[in-house]
Amino acid sequence: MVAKIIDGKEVAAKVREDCRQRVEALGAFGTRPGLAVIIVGDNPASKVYVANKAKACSEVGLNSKVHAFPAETEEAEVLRLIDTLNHDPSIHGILVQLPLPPNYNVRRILETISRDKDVDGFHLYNVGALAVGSSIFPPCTPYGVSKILEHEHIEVAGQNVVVVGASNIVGKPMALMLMQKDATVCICHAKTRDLAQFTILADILVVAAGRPNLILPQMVKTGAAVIDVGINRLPNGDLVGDVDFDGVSQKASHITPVPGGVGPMTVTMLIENTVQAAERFVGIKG
Ligand code: BQF
Repeated sequence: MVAKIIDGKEVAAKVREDCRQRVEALGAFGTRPGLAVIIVGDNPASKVYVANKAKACSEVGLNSKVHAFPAETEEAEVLRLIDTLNHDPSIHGILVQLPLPPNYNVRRILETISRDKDVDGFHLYNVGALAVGSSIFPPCTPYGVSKILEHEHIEVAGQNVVVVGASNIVGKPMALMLMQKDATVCICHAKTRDLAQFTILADILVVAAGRPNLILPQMVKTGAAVIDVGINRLPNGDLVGDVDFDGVSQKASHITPVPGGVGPMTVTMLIENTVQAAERFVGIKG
């Protein structure tokens, strides 16, 4: 079997076009969605991600403002800015780029963001809402994976889904979201013994482990849909996922490439969440 390679940029373009129309409709209310992005320090990957987000905002017609702080900045200063942004009616979404400097209390920062502006969906209130199945701002990466499955008409209900990686940002919320759609979900992680005995059962395999070539063809069921969330920079500079792409694409029904698979969807769902926040602000949608 030769897999269909899912073009994440194409799916992202469709979602962005929908967002663009909703931004236009918001114009009638005198509102333009606004996103504030806070970045502390000079992690090169984080800078690229923040630039990607700002570019996507301007393409879809959102206002974005990047607040960049040096690594030495006191946490209290960032908390004060979040408080100001919480009260700013031109800002509908607030995002703090992770990782933060090691001395920061990440939970305290995330809990300070107004739950109505928490477009990353990391506030405990939004984590809880997702867990009970009434998600308000779904976390962007799992939300993007869900959109990809929907766009490709990949059935979720009743399917075996194996999620490799149990992070708070990807693996755990991904599992909750797919459980909500009636999949049978299994989460594997770094301490899982004999990973292959689980992955081989997957009709849908979502991999977010951060290890190149973790998933080899013999670990994948013929005809499975394989979603690669990993982003790894090899010593030679190449960007690769967690899946042996060439091998697994001979066995899967669908596969996402890296780059150009899940990544563009992550950024796009941030835009979607910000548009949603602005719609709630003017009172057009629950
Ligand atoms: C692509 C992220 C790990 C840790 C923190 C497009 C992005 C990446 C790849 C991007 C990511 C990953 C983001 C591609 C945002 C996704 O073409 O393949 C876009 O900008 N991302 C982030 O903000 O924080 C991270 C990964």
